[in-house]
Amino acid sequence: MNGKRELEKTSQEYLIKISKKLGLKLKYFSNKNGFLGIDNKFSFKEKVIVVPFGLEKTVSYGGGTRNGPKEIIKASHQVELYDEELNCEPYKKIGIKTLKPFKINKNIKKALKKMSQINEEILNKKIFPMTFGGEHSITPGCIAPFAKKYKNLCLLHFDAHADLRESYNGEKFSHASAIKRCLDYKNVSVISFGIRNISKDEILFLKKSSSRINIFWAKDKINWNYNKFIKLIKNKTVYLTFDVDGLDSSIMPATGTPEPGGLLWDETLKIIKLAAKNSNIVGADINELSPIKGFDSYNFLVAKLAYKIISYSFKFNKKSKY
Ligand SMILES: [Mn+2]
Repeated sequence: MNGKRELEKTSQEYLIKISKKLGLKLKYFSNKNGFLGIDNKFSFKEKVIVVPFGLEKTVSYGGGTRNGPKEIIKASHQVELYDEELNCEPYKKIGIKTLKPFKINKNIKKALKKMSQINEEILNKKIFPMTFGGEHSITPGCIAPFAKKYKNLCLLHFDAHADLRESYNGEKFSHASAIKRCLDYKNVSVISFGIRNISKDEILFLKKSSSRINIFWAKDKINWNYNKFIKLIKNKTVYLTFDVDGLDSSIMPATGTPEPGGLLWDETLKIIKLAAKNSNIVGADINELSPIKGFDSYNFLVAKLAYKIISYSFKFNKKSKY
C-alpha cells in the first residue's frame, strides 16, 4: 500500500516537474513600467494580463506594427485611471499585470504557436489576456486555447477588412487571412463591424458560410440594427479582436492600410458596451497599430481603447462585475 502511495506521489511530482518545464516562464514588468503605469505600492490579485506581441511578418502596405505594443504601453501612462463614465478606477477593481515581451520567432507558425502557449498559460490561471500586436495574423494563435476550451466561441471583430482570404501573397497565415484561419476551428463564429474592404473571393466564401459570419458593413452604419447584434451575441462566450483600421482613417491613420468610412470613437464604445452587457468576453487583442513618430494621440487612443475594453468586460459581466 505504502509503496503504491509512494509511487503515486513521485509520479505526481514528476508530472508537476514536467508541466513546469513545458510551461512558459511568464516575466512581468514592474507595475509602474507596465500598462497604465500602476503604482508599485498598490497590491492586487490580477484578473487581466497584458501581452505585448509585436509580430510583424506579412504586412502588405505600411510597416511598423512591431513597435505597437511598446508605444501603447508608453501612451497608457497618460490615460486617466479614473473612468468618469463608470465612476471608479477600474484597474483597482480588476488588477492588471503586464508581461515582458517574448522573443518572436521569424517563422510565423512557430510565432503563432508561442502566442497560443502564452494565452493557454494565462487561460489556465483563469485570467483575461489583453494582447497588443503586432499584426492581425496573431489572432488565430491568440484564440487557439479558447477554441479548445469552449464548446462555442464567438469572435467580435472590428476591422476595415474581412480578412477571409484563404491566403495572401502565398501566405496562409497572412494578416489578410486572420479571420479565415480562426474559422478553421469549426466551433468558432464571427460578428464583424466596420468592414469596407473585401475581395470577390471572400464574398463567395461569405455566402457559403453565412451561418457562421455576420457582417455589420461600414456603409450601413447609420442603419445598424443593434437589436439584431444583441440577439446574435446574447449569452455567447466572446473573444474580441480589434484591428485598429476598423476605425475611420481620420481618427486612426497610424496603421498600414487605413481606409475612410470607418468607425468613430463613440460608436465603437457603444458596440463594446453592448457586447459586455450581453455576453461573456473572455479575452481580447488589439493589433495593426503602426505608430507615427511625433503623433502620440493615435497611440493614446489605442491605450484608452484597451482600458475601456477591459473595464467594460468586467464591469458588465454577470459573473465578474464590480
Ligand atoms: Mn484590417
